[in-house]
Amino acid sequence: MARPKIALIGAGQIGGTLAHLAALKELGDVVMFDIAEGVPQGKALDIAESGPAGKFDATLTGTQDYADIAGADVCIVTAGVARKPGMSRDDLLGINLKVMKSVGEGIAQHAPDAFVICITNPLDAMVWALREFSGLPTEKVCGMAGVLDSARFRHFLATEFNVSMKDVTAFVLGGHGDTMVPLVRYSTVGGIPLPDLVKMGWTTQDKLDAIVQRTRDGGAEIVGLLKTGSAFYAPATSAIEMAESYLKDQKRVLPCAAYVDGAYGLDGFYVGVPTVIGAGGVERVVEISMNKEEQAMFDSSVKAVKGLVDACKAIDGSLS
Ligand code: A3D
Repeated sequence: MARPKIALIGAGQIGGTLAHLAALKELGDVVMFDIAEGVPQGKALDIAESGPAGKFDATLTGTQDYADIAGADVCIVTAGVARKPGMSRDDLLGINLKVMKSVGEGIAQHAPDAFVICITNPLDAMVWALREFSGLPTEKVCGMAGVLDSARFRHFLATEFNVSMKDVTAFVLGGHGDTMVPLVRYSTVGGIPLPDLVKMGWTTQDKLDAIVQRTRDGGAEIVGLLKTGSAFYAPATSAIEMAESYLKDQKRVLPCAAYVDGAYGLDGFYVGVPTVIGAGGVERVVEISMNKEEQAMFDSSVKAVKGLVDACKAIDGSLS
């Protein structure tokens, strides 16, 4: 049986890391597309040459021609520009919207059966626009943000509790931005919800609040340190987890920016929610119950995303 084909649209910091991880995990053959001539070719060759020492079999190629992504099973989109210090994710909207148009059209023409994972920021608006421009089924287009935001939350919690990250589960909902909603009630250490751990005296409410805020600011913390770009190792690893769940029909329960129609009182809208990802793409949106405070935070996050979608519509009249 032929290996799956993974197309990476954008061969920058995240694109290069995605290619390396996909190869190391032998998820399939990798095609890297980027408008920067030589960059995808150079990265593909460099990673391919690591194959003997890295002990993997995968073909890696780079291209400036969308025809080379033909028949891709998965497309992961990072094309566009990333944040620099002082910029918000929303500052990227105008530039990256144009990029989503060309990417969406390229995927529609050459890889219409692919499962598409968007990473380009501002995430929730860009995944919506990419779906509109590509015309692909909504369950086959989603955005990576929740896995990353939850991973950051889990990392900070595991460090605070001095336990394995494997035993910490966490939920982060809503848009990928300052309004994201880390759901403390649904986050656990060894199955024990965080509020119970505060009652048990394992941590304090103040420390927990600080962790929640650090999670919200997780992207900006890395931008502030790197100064020349944004995070790429953790974002790439998160998207690979989603791609693997699709390719291997693992049916993992993962938070992602999914098209929500009916659940959460939304009618046809992309926002971060828990989902099941399997061979059918986003096979299910899991609707959890929220208390008043959580619902208010979720609503304000949805409102922020709606504002960005409206801004996209104002810029490009073809989006309705
Ligand atoms: P970067 O290293 O700049 O790579 C972007 C690549 O896109 C560059 O190689 C460009 O040449 C290429 N590119 C630009 N325009 C096009 C085009 N029209 N077609 C094809 N390729 C093009 O950025 P990065 O890899 O660090 O980040 C990529 C995106 O991911 C940015 O928008 C970031 O803001 C975003 N990001 C999202 C998250 C989430 O959690 C959602 C996290 C981190 C970064």
